[in-house]
Amino acid sequence: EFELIRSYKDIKEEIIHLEYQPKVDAKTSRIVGFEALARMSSKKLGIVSPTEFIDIAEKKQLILPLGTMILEKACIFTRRLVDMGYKDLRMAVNVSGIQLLMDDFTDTVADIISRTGINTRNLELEITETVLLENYDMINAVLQKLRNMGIEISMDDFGTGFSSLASIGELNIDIVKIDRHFIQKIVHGGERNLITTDIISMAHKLGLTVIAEGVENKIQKEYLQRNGCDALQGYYFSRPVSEAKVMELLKEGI
Ligand code: G
Ligand code: G
Ligand code: NA
Ligand code: MN
Repeated sequence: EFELIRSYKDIKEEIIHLEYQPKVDAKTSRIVGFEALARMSSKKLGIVSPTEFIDIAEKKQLILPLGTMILEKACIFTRRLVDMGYKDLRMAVNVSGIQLLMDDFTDTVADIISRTGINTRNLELEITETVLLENYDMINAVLQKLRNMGIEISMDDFGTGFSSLASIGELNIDIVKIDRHFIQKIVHGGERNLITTDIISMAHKLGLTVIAEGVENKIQKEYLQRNGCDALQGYYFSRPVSEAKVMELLKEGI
């Protein structure tokens, strides 16, 4: 599998592209932004899942050029959408801990933003809890630098890692993304929904925005709406889609 991505040349040969999954306002179901998701299609292996190739890229230090390329592609596309009139649209890009720990990460981000001509408020960065397991203080400091630039930070897959509800207050983040495993447990009325309700109310007390990921049906959607979740993402609204399809979705207004 380590033969998958041999060099930066493979990355440059455009075997990696981005798809975009809408995030909608929980109250209105209108699109407020997208999450950029990397996709790899290899001639030899067909479609390779991002979990697999991101992991390999991290081990081979290719995540730096790859991460920069992904961020740049997402910002270029965002600029196109802003130019079409979607000025407040927010593009969320996943970043790896290895990227965050590079001395020049904030400069790289600032450079891409200025070259693509988007506003910092058009960009959101998604990090995972595992990123914070090591180098907690350093990463938390980088997150604050990014926030000072006007970029919002979201904690992805919340609830699966080490962060407790009590400790998110110390983190320099703006948004909590409730992991889809909790959303899957939302079934008619049951008590099993309680964790999600607790996450939402605690996050709100801390002044954080809450988004649910992996929303797949109407029961989940309505439950999350009733319980004050701010934004929703999942197959119920749309799968991750191509740039062309993004434009269609925006025109339809979902
Ligand atoms: O899109 P999918 O569910 O297959 O993504 C699987 C995992 O890969 C998710 O955890 C997602 O966050 C991660 N991922 C997708 N695109 C990127 C990316 O551009 N950078 C990083 N670091 N992770 C990504
Ligand atoms: O780890 P991360 O949260 O970044 O993973 C995002 C992944 O979740 C993407 O690969 C995307 O394809 C997947 N995904 C998005 N919406 C849904 C959904 O409604 N259900 C499930 N099972 N997966 C989803
Ligand atoms: Na993510
Ligand atoms: Mn997630």
